[in-house]
Amino acid sequence: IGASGRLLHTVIPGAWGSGKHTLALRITKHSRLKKFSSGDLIRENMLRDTEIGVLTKVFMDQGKLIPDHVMTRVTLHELKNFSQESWLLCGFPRTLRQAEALDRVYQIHLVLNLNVPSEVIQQRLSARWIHPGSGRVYNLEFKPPKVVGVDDLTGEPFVQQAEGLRRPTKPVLEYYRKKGVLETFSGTETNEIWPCMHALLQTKVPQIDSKASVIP
Ligand code: G5P
Repeated sequence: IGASGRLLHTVIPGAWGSGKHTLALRITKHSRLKKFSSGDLIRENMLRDTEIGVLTKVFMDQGKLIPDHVMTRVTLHELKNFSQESWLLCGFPRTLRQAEALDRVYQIHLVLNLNVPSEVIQQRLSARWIHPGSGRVYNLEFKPPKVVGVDDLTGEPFVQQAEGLRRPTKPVLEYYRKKGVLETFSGTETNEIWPCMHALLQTKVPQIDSKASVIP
């Protein structure tokens, strides 16, 4: 329930590597929003070898975005079980078609847009490698694999994906700007963005601890 007593539907579209998952975790630590991640939904399906998992693996392996109709189906199906909760959707929508499909079912009250410069994202992710088959992520500095260059569980090689594919399209941001729900946070560090985001959320969502500091 939002600060005004109604359900609150929030999204973080977020470019690849912009810090959306890191911020989403902080948000849910401080507020009563149920978090969903479109990437996690796909990874869970891949791990369970579902029809969706098999279908999306092809796209993940090629470093491509999942087709709109598939991503929308998976996401809306998951949200259906939480119609009486306030939620935070991380990584969705990334295209105008996804935004429109979401809008047909739910009113979106708040869109948290992360404006992180491309060069910062590229630098941040240069040490990051992904096992395309499972979506497992390694970081050569913080979370290295046991054997350089291959996935711990399967021994398969990693890929590094192109950042350009991963930005939410401008039409998505424009769509939400016109609806008056877009809030943009600019910065080069998650710790720089978080205090502003936290301050805004305090006006929209009841906090778990109203004295919660802006320290993550
Ligand atoms: P996901 O799971 O949504 P991506 O690929 O969009 O994943 P990613 O790379 O996980 O996004 P993020 O969530 O934006 O990035 O950022 P993060 O994980 O919090 O931080 C990135 C890295 O930077 C981490 O190592 C973190 O520790 C570090 N970091 C964070 N903040 C800072 C900082 O301030 N300083 C520094 N130095 N480092 C920092 O999607 C996975 C895939 O599923 C498909 C796509 O194929 C996607 O690639 N998919 C969709 N396809 C179509 N439509 C959709 N809506 C889709 N959603 C998912």
